[in-house]
Order: sequence, then structure tokens, then C-alpha cells
Amino acid sequence: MMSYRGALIGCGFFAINQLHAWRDAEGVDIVALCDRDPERLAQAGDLFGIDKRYGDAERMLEAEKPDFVDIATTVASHRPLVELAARMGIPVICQKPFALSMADARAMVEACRVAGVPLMVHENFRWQSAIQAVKARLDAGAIGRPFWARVSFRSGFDVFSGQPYLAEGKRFIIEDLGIHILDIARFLFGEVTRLSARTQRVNPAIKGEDVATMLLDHEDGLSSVVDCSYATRLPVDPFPETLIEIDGSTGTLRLGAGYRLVVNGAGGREEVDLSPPLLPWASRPWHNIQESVLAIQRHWLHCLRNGEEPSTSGRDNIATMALVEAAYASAASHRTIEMASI
Ligand code: NAD
Ligand code: 89Y
Repeated sequence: MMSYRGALIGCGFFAINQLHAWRDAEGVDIVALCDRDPERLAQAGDLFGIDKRYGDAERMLEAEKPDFVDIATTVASHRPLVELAARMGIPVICQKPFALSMADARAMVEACRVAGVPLMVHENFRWQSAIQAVKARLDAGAIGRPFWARVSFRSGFDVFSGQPYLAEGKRFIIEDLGIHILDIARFLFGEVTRLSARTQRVNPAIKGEDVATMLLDHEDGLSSVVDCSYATRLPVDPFPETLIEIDGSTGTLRLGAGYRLVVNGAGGREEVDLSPPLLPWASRPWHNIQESVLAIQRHWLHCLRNGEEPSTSGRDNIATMALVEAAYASAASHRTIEMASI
């Protein structure tokens, strides 16, 4: 099996998970790192024993000519870095949120299309094993035709200590976390025709919204509620679990706290514990997300090897980004947004 040589840009908080997962994945080596912060570059380089270290992405890509580049920086740098990779003909993975605007996202997808360069957005939540298991039940018809759903992420977990920039943006929960939960709704129930949203800010120490409630009409008639909160104090905080309720024509499915799946269908009742594995380098409660990082990175290697479009390609992610934009537009105007207008 051919072994791919990858390079990674942005050695911050989340990239450490990506570097661990690349080490676990088969047929790949991260041969070079780039960060404009020398301290973070040195820390990641030392931790993973990677000696080729750069402060400038273009210099790294020119010198190393990797088989792909993994962009793990925050959103402001995504467009220039993705377009750089496209110009140099290097397949590229880009962290979420993919872009600052729909126009940027479309330009990035177009640049990669024209250059013939594969592009995947690191939209990993749909790769959590519990979410994949829910999708498998739906595809198998376990509850008939789904007609109503709720996809919910409610927590009081302090995400600001690890990611201080989350407290500073005008936008917070929809752009940072809701984007994953909206992507799960698209993944499970298909494309959306219109969306309504309301937002609130409960935590006075941050600038953006930390509560969002969204109502989605899906193309096949299903209605879903997608709700997110980082202001919810529960006795047992479920961070970072996504809880799911689905009603179908012949049954119901519930993914409850503690990764408990209950399916009540024409075929009988199934109750199963979908707790994710604790990978050797993972730590609770993040292990659910960390597991999905390995899964999406393995998927990328599979797609590279087989010339397939990734599940969360740039093209696919434009539809998820459009839901984020529609949610902010609806919250600002108190109107329902037609997705065709985004
Ligand atoms: P961070 O600020 O901790 O790290 C980003 C790093 O990128 C920094 O070290 C910074 O110096 C470096 N950087 C920025 N621009 C650069 C450039 N042009 N060239 C070289 N280095 C550059 O951020 P983070 O918390 O690790 O988040 C990174 C991204 O990951 C964000 O977009 C965030 O939303 C995303 N994220 C995703 C998940 C997930 O589950 N998919 C979870 C957490 C964070
Ligand atoms: O940045 C966010 C993400 O993508 O997953 C969880 C998170 O780290 C905090 O909301």
C-alpha cells in the first residue's frame, strides 16, 4: 500500500488531535509542520518527533511537495491557504468553519475544482460512531419514513479556556458548534428548503450568541428542530454528545445521554450502548470527537486512494455553511429564510 506524505498547517489546540489520529491511521506520515507561532510549532514538532518545521506555509509546500496538506488553522486563514494548495496542485483538507462567507466558500471550492485538486472539509461530527449508527438504522428502514426529528446539543462545558477566541467573535455557537449539529441534520435527513432561528446570549462574558433554536423544513417533508446551547447547567453535563430524537411512520429512535440508543420499530425494540472507544491518546469527555477525527482522516485516505469525493467535500460543506448563514439571517430578521436565497 502506498504511504502518503502529509503536511499540517496550524499546530494549535485541535491540531494535536489530528496529529495523533494521523499517527494511528494506516499508510500516512506527517512529514512537516507549519505554524507562525514558533512556540506552538516547537511543541507539536517535539511531541510528534517531526523535524521539518516552517513558519511559512508556502515555503513548506514548495520545499516538501507533500501528497496532501491538512489545514488546522482558524477560519480567517482558510481561503488564502486553500487557494495556495489549489495553485500548487496539492490535495487539501480544511478545518471547519470552512470560510468567513458564502462567497469565500464558493471561490475556494471553485479554485480546487479548476485545479483538479481534492478538497475535504474537516466536518467530523457526522463521523462519530453513534451518529453513523443512527444513519445506518434510518437507511435500513428501522422506523419507516422519518417525519419529525430533534438534534440537540446542550451543555455548560467551558470551551473558552481551550479556545479563548470563541469568546471574542460577534458570532459564536451557530458558527462554531451549531455548524456540526446542522451538518448532522443534513446528513441524517437530507437537504433543507427553509429555516427559522432564534438566538440568545446568556453568558455576559462573551460577545456572540450562546443559545440557538432552529426549525428546518427538509426537502422530503420532514421537520427538524436543531438546538444548541453552551449556557445549560445540567447535573451531568453531556458534553460533547449530540442527542437525537426521530419519529418515523413505523417507529421511533432515541439517542440519549450516555450514548444510549433505543429503537422502537416494527421489527421490535433495540436498546444498545453506543459509547465511543477511548483511543489510547484520547481523554474524556473529548473522546467522542477524537474518535471521529481518526474516522474522517481514514476516510480522506480512502478517498485519495480510490479517487472518490469525500463525504464532507467542499461542495458538500457549502450546503452546511448555507444553513449557518440562513440561521444568522433568520435570527436577525425574525423571518423564515428560503435556502434558495442563500
Ligand atoms: P488555535 O488558535 O489553538 O490554533 C490555530 C493555530 O494556527 C495557531 O497556533 C496559529 O498560530 C496557527 N496559524 C493561524 N494562521 C496561520 C497561518 N496562516 N500559517 C501558519 N500558522 C497559522 O485554534 P484551534 O482551537 O486549534 O482551532 C483551529 C480550527 O479547528 C478552528 O477553525 C476551529 O473551529 C476548529 N476546531 C474544530 C474542531 C472539530 O471538532 N472539528 C474542534 C475544535 C476546533
Ligand atoms: O470548536 C468546537 C468544535 O468544533 O467542536 C467543539 C468545539 O471545540 C467547541 O465548541
